Amino acid sequence: MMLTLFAGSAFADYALNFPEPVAPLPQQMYDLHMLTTKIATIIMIIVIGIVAYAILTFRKSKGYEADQNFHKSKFGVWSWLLVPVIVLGIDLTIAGSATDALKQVEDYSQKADLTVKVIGSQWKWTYEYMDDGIRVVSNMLPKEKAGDNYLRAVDNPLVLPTNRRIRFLHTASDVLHAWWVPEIVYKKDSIPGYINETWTNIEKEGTYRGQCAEICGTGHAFMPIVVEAVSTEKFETWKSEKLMVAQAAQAEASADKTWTKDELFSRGETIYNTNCSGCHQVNGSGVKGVFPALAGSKIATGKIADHINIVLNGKASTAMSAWGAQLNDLEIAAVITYERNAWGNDTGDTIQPADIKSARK
Ligand code: HEC
Ligand SMILES: [Cu+2]
Repeated sequence: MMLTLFAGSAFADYALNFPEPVAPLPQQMYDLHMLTTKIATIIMIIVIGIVAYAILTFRKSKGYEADQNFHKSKFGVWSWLLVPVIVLGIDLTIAGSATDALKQVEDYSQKADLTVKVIGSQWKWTYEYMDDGIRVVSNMLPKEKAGDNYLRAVDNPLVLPTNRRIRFLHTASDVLHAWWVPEIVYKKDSIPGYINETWTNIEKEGTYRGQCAEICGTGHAFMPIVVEAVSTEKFETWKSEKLMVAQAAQAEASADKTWTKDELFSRGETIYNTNCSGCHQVNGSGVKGVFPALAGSKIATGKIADHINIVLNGKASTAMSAWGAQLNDLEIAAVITYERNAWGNDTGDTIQPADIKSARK
């Protein structure tokens, strides 16, 4: 047990304090934390000092006799007033700065330069750039690829521009999650069927890491967050590249091309391992009692229409979500072809994008 604790040193940079924020509002919160910590430390030192002094000075063994008139002295009388006034003063000092920060947290009046919808799901994050129609699915990198950043690294980070007001819309597709990157933004819950809002303005380029901050199931520890903050120019370049790739993929998917089984199978494998293996496992074995095995499954080896239906539309009130809105026709055809031919599911079936297109209607 102790060994595993110490072996974990690669997982986190142990530090005495919170990471220093790179955005104004989180900075203000950080400063508040420092202010309260300082005040608390000073009070602690004063109180411990008085207690220690009292213990050492007013001892019975020294023949000390309690002062019966202390409360009648000038100090004794005024301290009743003085102490509460000082306490109130401290409280108001903290509350004053805290109110300003809270007001900014709830300030939705300013126009954002960029809006990103952040969707939590078991167990990954999806980012939708609302103004550009870009969608990024962010999965944790396996140990082999992540190296020292295991549990803190993802395949596709959220790329954001610096010095722009960014609005985050938080929601979830299954259970509660919370998107938390302390250096750039404060924390609000991601709630299914509900939108929460936060905002930031990142002042420094860099890579910022965070994690899900709301227990969301057995994979809770496996949905890290990586934000890549870049200059506006770099962001625009990234955006246009991303759009080009997305458009090319869309054009490819909607072309009435007939694909070979091998082409679909190998594409399907990647799509499966990115989107489905988190639950159904890489080897298709599922997790007993929670996620059905697809190897030998009735649906994955039975009627094609049923298979297409569950992948396109999901299954209500289960963890199986509707992939129709998230994957294009080619991707769905590929992943179904893969499932019907992998892990000994030797159906020999090939599903074409056109089949998915007609199933959508
Ligand atoms: C969050 C977990 C999760 C993810 C991710 C997921 N599924 Fe599922 N899937 C389920 C659950 C749970 C069921 C069982 C639903 C039910 O109760 O019938 C299921 C059922 C299925 C079935 C029917 C299996 C059977 O025999 O009943 C197929 C096929 C399937 N999923 C394919 C996929 C594909 C393809 C993907 C990726 C694009 C995917 N799933 C991603 C949780 C998941
Ligand atoms: Cu989560």
